[in-house]
Amino acid sequence: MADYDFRALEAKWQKRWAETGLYKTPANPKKKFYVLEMFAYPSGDIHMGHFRNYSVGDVPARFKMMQGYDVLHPFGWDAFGQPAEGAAIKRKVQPREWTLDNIDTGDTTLKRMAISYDWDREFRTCDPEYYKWTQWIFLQMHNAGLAYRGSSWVNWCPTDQWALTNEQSEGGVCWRCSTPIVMKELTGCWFFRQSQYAERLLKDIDKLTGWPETVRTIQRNWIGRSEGAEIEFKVDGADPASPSEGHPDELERLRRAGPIRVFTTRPDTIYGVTFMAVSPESPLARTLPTDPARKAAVGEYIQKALVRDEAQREKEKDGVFTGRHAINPFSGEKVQLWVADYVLGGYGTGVVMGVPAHDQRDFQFAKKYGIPMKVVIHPKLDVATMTEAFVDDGPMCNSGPFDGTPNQEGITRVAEDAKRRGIGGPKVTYKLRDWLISRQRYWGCPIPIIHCAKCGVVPVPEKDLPVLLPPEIDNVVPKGRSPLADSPAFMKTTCPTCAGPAERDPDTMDTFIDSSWYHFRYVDPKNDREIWAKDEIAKWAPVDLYIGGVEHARGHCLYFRFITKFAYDQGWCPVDEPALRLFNHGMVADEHGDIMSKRKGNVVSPTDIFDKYGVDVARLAMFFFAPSEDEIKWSEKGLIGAQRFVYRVWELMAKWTTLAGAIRDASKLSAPYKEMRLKIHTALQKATSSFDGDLHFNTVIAALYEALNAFDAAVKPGPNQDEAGAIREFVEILAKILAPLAPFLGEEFHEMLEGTGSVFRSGWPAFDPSALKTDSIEVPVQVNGKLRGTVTMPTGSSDDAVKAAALAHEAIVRVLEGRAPKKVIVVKGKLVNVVV
Ligand code: ANZ
Ligand code: ZN
Repeated sequence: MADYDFRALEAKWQKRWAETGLYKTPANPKKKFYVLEMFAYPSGDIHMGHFRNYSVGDVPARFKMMQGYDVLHPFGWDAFGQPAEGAAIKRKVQPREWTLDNIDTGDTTLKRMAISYDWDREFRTCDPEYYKWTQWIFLQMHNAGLAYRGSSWVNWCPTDQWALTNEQSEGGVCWRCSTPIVMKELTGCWFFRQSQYAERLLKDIDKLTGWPETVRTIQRNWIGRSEGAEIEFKVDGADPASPSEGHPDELERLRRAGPIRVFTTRPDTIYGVTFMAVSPESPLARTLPTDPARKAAVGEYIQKALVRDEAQREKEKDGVFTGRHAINPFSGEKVQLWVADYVLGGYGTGVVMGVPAHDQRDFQFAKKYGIPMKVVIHPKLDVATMTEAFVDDGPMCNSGPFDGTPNQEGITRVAEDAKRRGIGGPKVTYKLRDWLISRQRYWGCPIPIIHCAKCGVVPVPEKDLPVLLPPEIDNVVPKGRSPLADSPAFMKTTCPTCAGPAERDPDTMDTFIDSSWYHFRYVDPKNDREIWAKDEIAKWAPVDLYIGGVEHARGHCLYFRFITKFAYDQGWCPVDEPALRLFNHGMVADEHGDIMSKRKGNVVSPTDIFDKYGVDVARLAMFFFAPSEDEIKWSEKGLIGAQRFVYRVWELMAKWTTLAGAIRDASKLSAPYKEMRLKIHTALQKATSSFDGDLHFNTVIAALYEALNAFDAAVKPGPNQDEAGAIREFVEILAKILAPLAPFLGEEFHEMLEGTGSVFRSGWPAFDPSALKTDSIEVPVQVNGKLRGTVTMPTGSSDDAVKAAALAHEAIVRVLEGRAPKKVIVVKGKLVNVVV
């Protein structure tokens, strides 16, 4: 038997797998299992985080194969996105070239990692064959009235003339040139009407019983359902129908709507309104002030307020008076109209009715600006002595006809009254906003829209898809608009309706759209006639197990639910949720507990580790560090430990796999052999439940260690026939358990055992319940609370017998040094404590 040579093993089995097409997806699954790990962004080579994510998914994939399931386990690349542009700027290469190079490198490493992917199904979101269907989804959204054009406030760098994400404008300055950012309203942006799905996205969280509770809570909060009322307030004095400035659509709405609408969860406090506050984003903020000095002050305030992030805005809570007033439709009182940054633009109507006596934020704001307060809940309260808002329940007061009504009842009564009078009514509001999908960038999927001077906005006909992204571009830096706008070859087109000259939409889509539907493209990745064939999706949907980082809990994991529901509504998809089970793997940290990252310079490269230790050792080390959902601290020590484990198993197998035998009567085995059977069947039981269950592979490896110890304790040269049978059983089970964890070893051991074909097609053993029954138990013995030894006793032994055995134990005798114990406590079956 040769020594353990991982290089030879890896080469041998990689070749065999390729030849036999082991990981090809079965065409007609009978028992399907679809396991998917979140696909990768090609930002360089594969790092430890990827290695962990994909290895964790690989275990259930292989395990299910062994159990006879037909497994779909695919991989692809999330290939569009900004880092490619950043690299292009820095290194003067084309984003496409940089991306494809990185994918090549990544593919090589991934293939070496031996993840059981069906590589025939690999795709990249930047390929026209893929993004054709991303564009097609846009068109379907548009047809369904769920894609619309609007305007949006963005972080803007006046120097670079581009829009920045929050991450790129950290600290309020542009990441590239450090110019302080300003807020700019971009018009002509496309949105997906995600808010229309808010209620279903919320309700169906109940169905996601296979998702971590943390993620379900994050999504519930993100969707943020609030029940309350909308109430209309008329603006006093000036005619709101003649504002002169602002976005035309908004002005038109204002003109039509007339009064200001607010959303409130507390309509019962309507008589306590002493001011109103408009968000700086709201078009009202600019249109309300009529006095020129006020107008200037408000304009200045808006610019200042908008560059603060939400947390800052909540904290600072300042504002500016518009000089205008509104009329409370219930009390008839005139109240001041303010612009205030604690009012958020995207929530409710972007306007708050200020009730300082009963809302803490309003209280702080009113105190700061000397705005009056009025108590309307609980008549005994006195505004002069209040130090904070009274937010509890109580009878209504100072509220006209509602006086004395318990406020909870008042909530519905006031809302109903508003409805009856035609000035609002009950209303449910969600925090979830519509999805702004336009990006003023080059490296993304072009929006399939044509702008015609005569016909307006015209969708590209389906037969003309894909709208190709030019593979190269002169300058990827956007100057005030998408760089594509400067490419006449791309922009110039003809109108599909009137055949006149027209222009394309220069924007590309948010990359989260690319990844919002990729999970089902794998069922039919080469289809060029439709997004996927109905019978293919019927075979595989939904994903049975989805594995990825928790950082995607409210972004991607919500988007792909939304698009799946849309696909379901459109009849292309038989399920309305994408994944039955979601598993969030933990992060990879260095020895000191710092998360590995390029920026910190503490990354270890998987390929270096494969070179030195081999893939199987690297996997075992990673699995043994911690349960899959916990953070792991990567260490060389762990690798050495895993290597020692592999050597030990290798030696054992080399010696014993050739021994033939079968157990005739297990009850005749000696105690150590029974113990050995118990341990290997315990490991098998753990593996069976955790390989597609809790994914706590560390406990399986720990159980294998115990089994190996029991093996060494039991097995002596020259085993009799029953013992030979037990040894054979042991090595066979050991090979099976190892296979999903360390696939090369699994295959090699299977072969040593003269198994035919691949271990992954060889079935999964059932554990023997009788082997799990023990006729002895181990009882730990403590002296003064400190563990000193264990005694092995027949099950059902009396307390006296256990006590006697404990006191006779060699180690205990030594510790007692002849002293008589003061007391001996026996906890039945669990523990003996000797007190001296
Ligand atoms: C008056 C009032 C009186 C309110 C009171 C609360 C207590 P949730 O529960 O999060 O939905 N609000 C409405 N739109 C807002 C916006 N765009 N930005 C910031 N705050 C906004 O909160 C709803 C409450 O938050 C609403 O009810 C409104 O203040 C405020 F005793 O109206 B309330
Ligand atoms: Zn036209």
